[in-house]
Amino acid sequence: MHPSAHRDTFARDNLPPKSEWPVFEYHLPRLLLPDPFNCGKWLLDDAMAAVAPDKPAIIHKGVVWSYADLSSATNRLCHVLTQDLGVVPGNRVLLRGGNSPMMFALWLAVMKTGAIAVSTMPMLRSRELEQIVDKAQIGLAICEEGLRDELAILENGPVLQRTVTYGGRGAELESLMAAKPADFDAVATSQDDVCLIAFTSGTTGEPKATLHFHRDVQAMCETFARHMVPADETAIFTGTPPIAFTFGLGALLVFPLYFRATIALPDASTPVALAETIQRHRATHVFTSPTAYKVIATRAREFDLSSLRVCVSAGEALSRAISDQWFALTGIRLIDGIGGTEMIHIFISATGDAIRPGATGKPVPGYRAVLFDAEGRMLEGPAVGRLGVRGPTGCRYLSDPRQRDYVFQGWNMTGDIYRRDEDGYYWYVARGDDMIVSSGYNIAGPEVEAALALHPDVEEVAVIGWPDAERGQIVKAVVVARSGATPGPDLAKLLQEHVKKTLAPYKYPRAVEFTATLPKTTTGKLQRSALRAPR
Ligand code: 3UK
Repeated sequence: MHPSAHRDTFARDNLPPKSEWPVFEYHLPRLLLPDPFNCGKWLLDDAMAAVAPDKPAIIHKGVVWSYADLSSATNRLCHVLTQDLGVVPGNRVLLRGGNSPMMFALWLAVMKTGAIAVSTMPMLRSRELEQIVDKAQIGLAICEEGLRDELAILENGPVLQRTVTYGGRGAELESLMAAKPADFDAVATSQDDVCLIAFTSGTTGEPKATLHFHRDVQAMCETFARHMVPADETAIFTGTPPIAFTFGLGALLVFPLYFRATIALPDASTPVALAETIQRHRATHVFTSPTAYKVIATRAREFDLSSLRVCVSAGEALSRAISDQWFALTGIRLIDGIGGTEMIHIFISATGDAIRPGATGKPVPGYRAVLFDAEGRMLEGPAVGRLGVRGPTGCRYLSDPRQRDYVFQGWNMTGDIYRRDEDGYYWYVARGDDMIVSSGYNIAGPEVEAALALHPDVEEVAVIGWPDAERGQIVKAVVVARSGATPGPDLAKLLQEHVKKTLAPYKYPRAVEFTATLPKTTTGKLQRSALRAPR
């Protein structure tokens, strides 16, 4: 590792021991960086030098920030952080707020000052925020005024020393910024200095904190963005994921700056607000979840989507049905990509003519993927197994014994089961925990879900294994019926018959239950674990 510029060495001191790291590979020439390297300077100052200062950088709620506006706001914030709030390189700064120009400037300012950004999901409650503050030892929080309440209670605790708000009547942060100079020389951090801590959207147990370096932010640009996302400075990026989810950080902040493009942010994180933004700002590049594409597709006639050029889906498996439906409507093939918080962004994907609808794709340039069987033997050729990946980014948990579970023989084990075909394409099967074993058969919950989702009476569905004395487990479907359909034994029977006709009959759900809503994680993923029988 290169020498650090951090004066507060907490993050570096709590990296896992080197012996527990996955293998890192930097084969692509662009991944070899000179030190010092500061990703905030690389993204923002380099973009400023390349574009016209009045070029729109971020559009949000009718307000346009030019690149010059974004740069001067960021630099003023750097002075506020270092002078007024005493931030030194290596300090953690909690950021709490929705995607907005101010939130993006704050993230960039934390980068430029050599501090460490801990972005958090707006919907988190004090209990979850407390875990984050304790785990990452965070002394300073910067918070959108309307979201202050859930943080307030922590301010009397031993760790969090100060909270500053923005975007409200108090305009606390804005008034601190007003008198500050509009330029700031970025701190000369090392490429190996931690610049962000991303908490996993884990469905169970204590959240895991993943550490990422300045070079990792550059790596997601030079791998996935460069090779899979055709874009240039005329692009207008939009999407729903918050920057606390690294999918959103890349999609809506880091990649647009990398391409010197423009960001148009929806007013809210919903599919309809997204569709409105696409129409209003003639967005060209959109990043969201499979579910959001599905929702927009069913209401596509209401919106003008003709400006779209590139659409990326990630976070959950994209079914062939949604991919085909989107293609029929827009003429655009969705770019699917599997990413993870531990890997910072997407590592298997496909673009353009290389897309095979239904498959996730192949390893993104810079990454390699392998499959292991249950005994830990590496599989060759076409096979189904546990996915392992390595490349320029990888898992480093902040002091966490689970580091040893995530890394196997130097490979990052994402927890997913994948099938590799004869051409080397990777097809998603299930998360390891979502495999159902019934009478000795292995059944992938998501495959049964995809089949049920094709039925016109099904709005949403989760498929889980349910304990059964005779079969070990049975396949159980928890269904949200489409409005107009009548949930009950008759519909259950219909759905069972439908699956038997669509898939091998042994996969049909022996139990069908109806519900009004399904549990979701903070990143919008179906939370199957919450539906399973308590053990
Ligand atoms: C699942 C997918 C099938 C898979 C993420 C893009 O989702 C992201 O990170 P998380 O840590 O979750 C990782 C897990 O989510 N998954 C994600 N994408 C896909 N499954 N097809 C996909 N396309 O189980 C994976 O292990 O929340 C996604 C970029 C950055 C991210 N952090």
